[in-house]
Amino acid sequence: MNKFPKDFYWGGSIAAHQCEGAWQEGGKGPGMMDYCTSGSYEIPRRFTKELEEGTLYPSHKAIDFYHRYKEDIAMFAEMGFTALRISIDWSRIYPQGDEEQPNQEGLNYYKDVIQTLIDYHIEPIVTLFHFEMPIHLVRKYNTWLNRDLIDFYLKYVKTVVTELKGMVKYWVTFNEMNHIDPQTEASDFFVYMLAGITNDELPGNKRESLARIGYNMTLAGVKAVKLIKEIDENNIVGCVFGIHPIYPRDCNPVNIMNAFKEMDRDYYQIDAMCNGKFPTYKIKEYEDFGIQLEISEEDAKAFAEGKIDFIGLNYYQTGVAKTGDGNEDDEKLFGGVQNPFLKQSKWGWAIDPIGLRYVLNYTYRKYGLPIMVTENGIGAVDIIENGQIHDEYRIEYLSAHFSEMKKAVLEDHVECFGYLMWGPIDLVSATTGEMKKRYGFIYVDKYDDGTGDLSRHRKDSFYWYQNVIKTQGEDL
Ligand code: BGP
Repeated sequence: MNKFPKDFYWGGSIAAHQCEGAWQEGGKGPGMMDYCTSGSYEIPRRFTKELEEGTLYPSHKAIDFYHRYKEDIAMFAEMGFTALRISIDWSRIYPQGDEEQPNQEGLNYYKDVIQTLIDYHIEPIVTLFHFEMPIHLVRKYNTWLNRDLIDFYLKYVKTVVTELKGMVKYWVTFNEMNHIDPQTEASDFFVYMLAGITNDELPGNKRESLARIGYNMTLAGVKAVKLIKEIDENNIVGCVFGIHPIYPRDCNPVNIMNAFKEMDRDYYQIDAMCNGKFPTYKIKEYEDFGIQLEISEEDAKAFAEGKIDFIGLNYYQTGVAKTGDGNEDDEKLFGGVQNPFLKQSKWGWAIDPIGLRYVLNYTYRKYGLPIMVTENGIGAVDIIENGQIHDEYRIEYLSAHFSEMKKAVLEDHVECFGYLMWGPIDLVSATTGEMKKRYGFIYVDKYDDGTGDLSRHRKDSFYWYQNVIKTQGEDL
């Protein structure tokens, strides 16, 4: 048998700030990403304190999913999707974050999006935080450095989960907050997307601030698990982690150890959410840096009671660990060096299908929890000619990844219960703010200068994925 199980979920993942637009409609307040400019591979995105005249902020209009979701979901259904991961924009529900009453218009909007999915028999997988926090919580309360944020987050979670009770079963507490760590270079960019301040603005001891942000968010995550299950015991709650396996440069034991250490940093929050306690090794590591994190009895109880049910895995690439020998001019955005055995995307991300099989096995054997691939895909430049897009490079990428995922499921017996391709419709890139970096099966007529008529077009990969789903992954 060469097929994925019948109940394996096939679909895609999108995030509110990258697709919705309508940033000032429906009672929405300004969110962190509404202050993030466009950028490119060469020019980093900027986070401005105020909105600058004449500067493009891609989240403001994005691909206008807010007004076109019915058309877009109909196309996902045409491909045969059985699941779609969306995110709820916190700033649509509590525009400032600290109000008493939620914005009913925002709740109604998501109710309708989800009802549309249900009507097409598409399972909604709902992420509660995908970089969309009200900016007011950053400015007035000092973001996740302040433990009050945990209560604001829980109030928002309670409102949303109660409103959508019976409609949504799969919940995701946070997207990729595991990149926050005092030692990861990725923190530089991710600290803004997760906490709304740049690395330079972190107060006092920067390492301590990062540790505190990571800790408070992890605590908020486990508290949310308990809350979501109290609202409905049928709810299944997970968290999504961005995992970037790190290979050693060679078999020198020193390099093996370096690689292990680097890769391990992506896992401390999964440890905290699966093992029922914030890892002691992390607390001690912080102490080595002079950082004291007190874990109160109440916090310890929250970790014990808030274990997740499944792991969401975002996988794009693997990296090679630095050796620390100073011979590393080829450093990449997320640290590490280029792997000479792998090709890279135009944005320098190593293409490694076997890495997917590896990370599925590694993570499953570490925790024994069901895993869903919640993001994977390739950002590429697509050319549209006479309404057609021949994206054989995307098909090649996905086909190779599906073959390896199939081995993980059928040969290695990893309990992987679904695959959600990142950006099934072209949307704004999170790290660069570009439209040019396209992931979709559906092309959107929108360009980096903000022009485009927003019309949607089926790429060749659209029909290919449709057939993959129809044949349960037999025809790749
Ligand atoms: C992940 C984020 C997504 C998405 C993806 C691809 O880290 O969860 O939001 O954007 O990366 O990255 P990019 O859009 O920069 O190509």
